[in-house]
Amino acid sequence: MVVSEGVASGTRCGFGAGSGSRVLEAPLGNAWIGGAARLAPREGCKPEEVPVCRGDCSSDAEVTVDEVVRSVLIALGAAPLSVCANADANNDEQVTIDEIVAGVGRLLEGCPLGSGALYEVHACGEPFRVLLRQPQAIEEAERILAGSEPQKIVTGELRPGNGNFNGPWRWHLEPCSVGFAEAAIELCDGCPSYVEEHLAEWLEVVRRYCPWSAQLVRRIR
Ligand SMILES: [Ca+2]
Ligand SMILES: [Ca+2]
Repeated sequence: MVVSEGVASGTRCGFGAGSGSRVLEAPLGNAWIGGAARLAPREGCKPEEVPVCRGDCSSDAEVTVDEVVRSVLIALGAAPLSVCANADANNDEQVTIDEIVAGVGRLLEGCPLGSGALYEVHACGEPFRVLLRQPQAIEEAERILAGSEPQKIVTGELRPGNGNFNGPWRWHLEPCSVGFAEAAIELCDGCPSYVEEHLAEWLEVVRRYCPWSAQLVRRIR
């Protein structure tokens, strides 16, 4: 179903015809109209913080061998703490053996995410990560990756900081708000690097991200 009323003239919109199409929000001048079409956090999805993953230098919820090596170099005094601040669990500005071991554990077992599933998305050829907590959204993501549904616009509410899963970007999408749409207003379309460069405006004015070129690439966890 497509809901399109209230779209101001001069604002381009893409519209899909398949079932499940949604227009997220309609702008009127500079204001937003939420209303029935808005994909608000659904009942039963509790926002929960993703904890810092020890040894995950890039804050993308994945510890790589390269990152473990960085932790070792810090412990040996061969690299500054800044190359992997997340390796220092007790904030004493040193990386000790037990902290390296914790990072190796995350390398083997993965980072704690709470409920949900982590996916890699590309927009304008630039990767970012979304954490999906809504079971319906996860099912839709799996159908897209399996090829039984076409790629769609990934959309969600912008939040400051990497959320401990979308580093190195300084923003993330609120996991309970993330979903898929076949159409969205142009205002929330853009490249990840454009959001990063104009972060204050995106967080305070636009508040939602809906890259039209989004391609769901893989499930990370
Ligand atoms: Ca990482
Ligand atoms: Ca430490």
